[in-house]
Amino acid sequence: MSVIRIDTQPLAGQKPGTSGLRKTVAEFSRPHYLENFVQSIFNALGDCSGKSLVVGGDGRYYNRHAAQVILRMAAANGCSRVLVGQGALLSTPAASCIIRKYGLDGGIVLSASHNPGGPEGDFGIKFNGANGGPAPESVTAAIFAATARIDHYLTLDTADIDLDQPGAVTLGSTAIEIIDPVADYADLMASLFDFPKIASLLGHRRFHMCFDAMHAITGPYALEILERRLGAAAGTVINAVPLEDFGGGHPDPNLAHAGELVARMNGDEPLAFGAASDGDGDRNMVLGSGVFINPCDSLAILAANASVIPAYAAGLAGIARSMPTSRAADRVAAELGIPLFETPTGWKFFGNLMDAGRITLCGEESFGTGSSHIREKDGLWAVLFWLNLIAGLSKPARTILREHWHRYGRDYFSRHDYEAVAEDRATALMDALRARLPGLAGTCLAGHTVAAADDFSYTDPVDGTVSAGQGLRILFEDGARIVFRLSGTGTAGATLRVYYDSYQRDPALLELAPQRALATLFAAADELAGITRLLGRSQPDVIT
Ligand code: VG1
Ligand code: CO
Repeated sequence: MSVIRIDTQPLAGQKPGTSGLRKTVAEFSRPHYLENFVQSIFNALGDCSGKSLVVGGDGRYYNRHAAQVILRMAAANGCSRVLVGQGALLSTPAASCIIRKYGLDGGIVLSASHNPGGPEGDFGIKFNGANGGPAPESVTAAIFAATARIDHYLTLDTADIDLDQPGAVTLGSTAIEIIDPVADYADLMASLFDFPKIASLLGHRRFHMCFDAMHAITGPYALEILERRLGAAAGTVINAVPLEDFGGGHPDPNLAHAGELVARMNGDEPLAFGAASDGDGDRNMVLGSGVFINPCDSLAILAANASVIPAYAAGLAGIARSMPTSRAADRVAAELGIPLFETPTGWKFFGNLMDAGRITLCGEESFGTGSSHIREKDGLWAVLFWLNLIAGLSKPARTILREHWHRYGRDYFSRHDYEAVAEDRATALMDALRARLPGLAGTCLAGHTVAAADDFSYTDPVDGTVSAGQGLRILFEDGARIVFRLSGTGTAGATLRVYYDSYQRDPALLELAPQRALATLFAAADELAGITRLLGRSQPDVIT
């Protein structure tokens, strides 16, 4: 078995986005495309000899092939040890857990997260560092720079190894360990939450719940944790088998895509609690009976009640949320007397704050919630947190939600996505709006007067890195807010995301439908940015 050197040349379009490099399978299948990017990761890391990595992914089409390619290249580049999930499977949070638990130098996670899979779908690669978290912008920039310089990559002239048998094999001089993808993560969850208490809740004859794994990676994790370790009834986890095309579905846990779960929640025998996760297991949607719990509210509620959970009983250091996420968590942080950090969209911005001990909990409106137990957002963790709260407070999820609104007021929130828009049109809309920001204060739009408007820029309080151009914010005098930004995870055209939130304290107005409560802001956004006029779209494609 020998190392071989393959000549190549830079390929366009290898700039990582919000969460790694995400492209269509067709793009990844182009000659050298995958190899160029993987070698660029190794080149950006510098000397790889003696380094240890974890490799695994969400099981989508191309996952197995990519894992084999990466293992050969890791060996050829001198890595000494590579842990790989059996079947090349690993959820994103499990990969983060394993990097931290075994003190590895990093990991390569194969996933396009909530994007559809299959030969016609998307694929992706993320690199995580030694803290278990997504590479910060300095590292993704170095990887991108390496893709522009590459002239060869290294691999081995060997056949694929059997990734379905747990155990150890040697590839060149690299030790490959094929590990149970679930066990370490399940053990970590058991160390954070009161499993006996959750088990007694799940064993209660009147508590029925459903977890929809959407044929993505969390199936095996949810089966082990919810059904095997916590004793939930068989069948609690639905769509539990990871499929290469997610059963033709869209592994995005929201009301639009988790249709089977929503139907069960509202069926003849309504359930007390429902949850779903995304392609790679880092997102969560939680539902109480008759209520959808917005992720912004979920973060605030977890923070407000964290003392119920064993791992967080000693208190929280601080909370962080992405800028477009509603300010519900800010109200809890203020009451707890702890700092609140507002970061750009994307989990990579939370890592420094957690490493420095400045925050314990963090979240994003895009169904992402997490804590410093790992360095990724964590879908099942959020579900277990909710179950532990329901058990610990002896209250149903919907009561916890309503009591929270009555205590803190409600931050109505909605995100409107305009997908697959022509890139030039989306850019023109954003450019025109950006140019108008300095003169907007004092303008009245659909009854809301603009107090301030800016293009969000973040200075990392730990290392001083500045990330500019992170979304256009319009703040109104009445406390409402609209944010415009372009997605960094799509693979077809551009996606415009428009985020709306407004604050309500009046107890009589806490239970409106969000689309109704925010309706005048939708009109304000259209008047301001000309969404209908410039994009030719009168309705968003997805509303969450
Ligand atoms: C989206 C979300 C963002 C999230 C990112 C990755 O990014 O808005 O909050 O961190 O996806 O999530 P964008 O740039 O498309 O808005 V995951 O679960 O897809 O890795
Ligand atoms: Co994800």
